[in-house]
Amino acid sequence: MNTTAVITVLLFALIPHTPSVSAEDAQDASSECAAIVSIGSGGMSFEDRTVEIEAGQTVCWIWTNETMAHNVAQTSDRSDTTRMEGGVYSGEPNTTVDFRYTFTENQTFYYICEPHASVMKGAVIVGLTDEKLGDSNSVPGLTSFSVIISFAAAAYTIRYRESLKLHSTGDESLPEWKGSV
Ligand SMILES: [Cu+2]
Repeated sequence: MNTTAVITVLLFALIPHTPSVSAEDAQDASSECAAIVSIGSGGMSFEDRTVEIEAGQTVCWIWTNETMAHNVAQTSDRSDTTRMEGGVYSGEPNTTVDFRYTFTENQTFYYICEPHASVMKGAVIVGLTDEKLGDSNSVPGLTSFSVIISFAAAAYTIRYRESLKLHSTGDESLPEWKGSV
């Protein structure tokens, strides 16, 4: 942060804020919500369809006086268009909604707007899931490859030490190289 930015932030903090309900709500949302999902300008989509957060963070679905009523309903899969029984649910569709949910575990969370399930879908990626990494096989593959290399290196070292023992004169307490220097 440069000096100008720091001063700007300090000035902003020092300026007394006029209390009004909407301003308080907005401020509350900006501090509590790691991501805010609203309705797209066409009124039939979620603005920011895929959001990425970390575990422990909150996603807020907020819209006000929309033309049509919408809601948020968890689905079991990306292609699913029906609400998951017992899943995360904002309630009946409404033209004004403020629904907040805190995700505690790494996961990819899929949801729909029930009345418009065929077109209104979204996802929340919590933490480093396969979805975020893209090819889920590449990383575990690399990991096991490096494990194999480590084992091979360890096995080679053990064999090398064994061969030193075999070539020693019998007194294993004395390293072989001592005699030749
Ligand atoms: Cu909708």
